[in-house]
Amino acid sequence: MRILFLTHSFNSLTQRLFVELRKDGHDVSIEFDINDAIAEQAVELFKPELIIAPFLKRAIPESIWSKHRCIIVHPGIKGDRGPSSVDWAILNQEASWGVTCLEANAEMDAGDIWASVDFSMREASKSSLYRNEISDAAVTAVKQTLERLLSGEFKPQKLDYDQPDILGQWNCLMAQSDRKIDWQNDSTQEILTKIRAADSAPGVQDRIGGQDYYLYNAFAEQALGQEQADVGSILATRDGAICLKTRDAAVWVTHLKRVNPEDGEFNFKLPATHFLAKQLASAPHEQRVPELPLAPETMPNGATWQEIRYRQEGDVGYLYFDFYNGAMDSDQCQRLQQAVAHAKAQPIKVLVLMGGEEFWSNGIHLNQIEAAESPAEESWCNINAMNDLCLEIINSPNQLTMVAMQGNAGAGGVFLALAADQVVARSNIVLNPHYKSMGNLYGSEYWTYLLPKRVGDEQAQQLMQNRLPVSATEAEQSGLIDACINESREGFLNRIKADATHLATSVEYAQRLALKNLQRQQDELQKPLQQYRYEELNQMKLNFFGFDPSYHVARYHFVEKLPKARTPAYLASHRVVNKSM
Ligand code: COA
Ligand code: THG
Repeated sequence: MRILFLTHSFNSLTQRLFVELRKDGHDVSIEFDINDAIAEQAVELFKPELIIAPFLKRAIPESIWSKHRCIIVHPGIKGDRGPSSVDWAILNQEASWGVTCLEANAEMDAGDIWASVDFSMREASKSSLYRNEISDAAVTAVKQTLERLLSGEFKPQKLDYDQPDILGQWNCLMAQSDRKIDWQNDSTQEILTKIRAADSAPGVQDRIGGQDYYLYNAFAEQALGQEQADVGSILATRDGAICLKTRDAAVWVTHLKRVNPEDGEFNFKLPATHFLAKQLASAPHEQRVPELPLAPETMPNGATWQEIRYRQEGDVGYLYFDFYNGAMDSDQCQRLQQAVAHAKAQPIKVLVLMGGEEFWSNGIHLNQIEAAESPAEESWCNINAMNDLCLEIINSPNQLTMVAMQGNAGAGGVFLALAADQVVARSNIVLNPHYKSMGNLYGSEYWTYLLPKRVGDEQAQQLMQNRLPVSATEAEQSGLIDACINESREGFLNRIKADATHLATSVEYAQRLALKNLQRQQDELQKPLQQYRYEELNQMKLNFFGFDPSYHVARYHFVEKLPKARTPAYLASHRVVNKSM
């Protein structure tokens, strides 16, 4: 079927539906929702048999929905309507929730229902639910809708609140007043729920150190809550995060964004201490807030936030790194590299790099770079730190290395994974193995060595040029990764542990390790890793320090989330004049 996606952005859900529908043979083109006239033009050009809105904030105009069937993918149960569905579901602590495919008409979310799929809720942020349960349910609901449409026999259900299966209702836009934390009365659990319901956007507004911020990415802390301090005050810092006293314990908040930033202040998320460091440092000595680092191998006493964790079970070491949004700044890369080096020095046979629960990795930290005094210098520093990390993984002569991708990965994050000997992914994730959409960035992370080795020169070029997401299953088929596992989160973790243990104890272990080292030696003789790095970085120097500012402009647009002015041709196939070019 010719399907046009009309969407606010090419976010994770839109990407997931895109790869899934293309896999089923549909011809999918994408148009960003810029204004009605441009949407009308896209419809005119593509002549879709169906329009799907996977993530749309504005109304589809009557000029479109009256002539073409438009299916809204709504993140709510049957009958639920409005712009803050998932926020309300989290705040109201719904035990289960759903995704509904409904037809667009003049009344928002009130059209006929084609399919609805429910799922169990999990204690997680809105965007985590969005990338997992909601995306999975949306794929099922959209596929069901397509089947029902094609069958020609299915009658969609009218929105009739008298029907027993229509349990939702209209929910208005959630306001900051609905989200407000009451530090005196809210428990740690309630505070976590409020922050999760607003993460990744808009965040919960609160006042810290006399300034207004939005709060993101919160975790419970048990050990520090005992201290005598005012609720809401900062007890400690760790790796850029702040720990705030609650009435019954404490919470770590890793990221903040300024509310109504003044001139010269940044309007995007940064580690909390970016905003508060000066203030914290100026406190009198006896009132200094302590920095409490936690080494990856430390087993904490009770709940806390530990960004990098190393755990060992028998012959296998597991390294977890949960970086917010999968973005890795220079310091995080260096800390992770040290953790890899530490793990390699242990008596283990297999090292499994677990990444984060939410993302595997999205490469260099574009927000931190944007906020740096010299973004070009910081880009350089960050990519070198990424490269050092990749090198640490590639050069592991005493272990077999495995990557377990639990979440999406993009750009340098994908190539970081390829540094390992074996790459396994959960089958519902989406990979973006390319850099070009970030202002023609060339990329490094030894991709010119790692990628062609896995998929061949021609496909490596195609992946880089096409700039499209690929599903884990496609990635497995093309050899980009070794395997994907179609399991729940827990099922995936169990399989990884079983596979890693099996690998460490298998009779082939010694032979595989020897073979890997031999291959590495041969590769090194043919062309040293240092040479790949040098060539890649020469291109990156042009991106960072050269005359063409495309990368700096694209990064600015990305971190500031500026409205899109047009849909790039690699997504809007209907806008490509000569498709053979
Ligand atoms: N450096 C820095 N940041 C990076 C990065 C990098 N290398 N790579 C990715 N990121 C960030 C993105 O900027 C994005 O940041 P954000 O958390 O500030 O949005 C984040 O990683 C994840 O990106 P993406 O995967 O595209 O978003 P998502 O699909 O996970 O989230 C929503 C989707 C809908 C949950 C989220 O956009 C949201 O909460 N929106 C508000 C709700 C809304 O508008 N609803 C519409 C009503 S119909
Ligand atoms: N019919 C048509 N177009 C649609 C929908 C539809 N476009 C997408 C939409 N469904 C998705 N659902 C909603 C429901 C309500 C609102 C937005 C999207 C909403 N928006 C507020 C407004 O427009 O004033 C602003 C909310 C905000 O700022 O996020 O109420 O069924 N034709």
